Amino acid sequence: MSEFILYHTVTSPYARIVLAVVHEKNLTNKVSLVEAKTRVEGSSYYEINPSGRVPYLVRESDGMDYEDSSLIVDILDKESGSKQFGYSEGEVGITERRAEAQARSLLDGLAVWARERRRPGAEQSETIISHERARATRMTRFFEGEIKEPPYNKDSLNIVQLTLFVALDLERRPFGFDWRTGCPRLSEWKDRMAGRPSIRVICL
Ligand SMILES: N[C@@H](CCC(=O)N[C@@H](CS)C(=O)NCC(=O)O)C(=O)O
Repeated sequence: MSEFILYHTVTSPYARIVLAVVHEKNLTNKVSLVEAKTRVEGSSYYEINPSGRVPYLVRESDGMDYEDSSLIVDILDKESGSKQFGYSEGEVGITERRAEAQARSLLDGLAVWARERRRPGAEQSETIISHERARATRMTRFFEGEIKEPPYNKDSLNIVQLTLFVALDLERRPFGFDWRTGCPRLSEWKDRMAGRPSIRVICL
């Protein structure tokens, strides 16, 4: 029997971070994957998780539940007994946390942009969209300059890499996030990351 249920959608970038961690840590026997119906009026998922968001992890033994990708990654990391996705000690750890916050900042902005584009045409705000497009352009240029730094290039997969990858991979969604022009190093990095086994799984 599995020990956890992971409610997710295959399109949520936040859920994809957790799905990659489940595979990377060989936790597929311990974690049952259940697809949730989000953003649907009256979804039965709202009775399971009142926020209606994914990812959402429930421990089967006592029903304890966890929302938010960072927290869930932490729980799974502890569960498997090796802290692969934790931060290093001291200054190196601060550098890693800084990079994760920056990648998450890009991702959060893209999520707003994508969500806006899913609204009926007349309800979409061009002001919000152009604000988020400009933020994304500034940030991808920023990552183009940073991508040779250690947190992005460790051999052991880490949370910085996963967060930045799922953000950049939103290029495959149809809301217009075309970031590759002017970012050759970032393009090469993203394509290289896409070949890692735990990332290939979330790109199917
Ligand atoms: N900070 C959260 C963000 C989770 C989130 O926003 N998930 C979106 C999917 S990308 C969601 O579930 N949206 C459903 C809704 O807004 O009702 C995390 O890191 O897990």
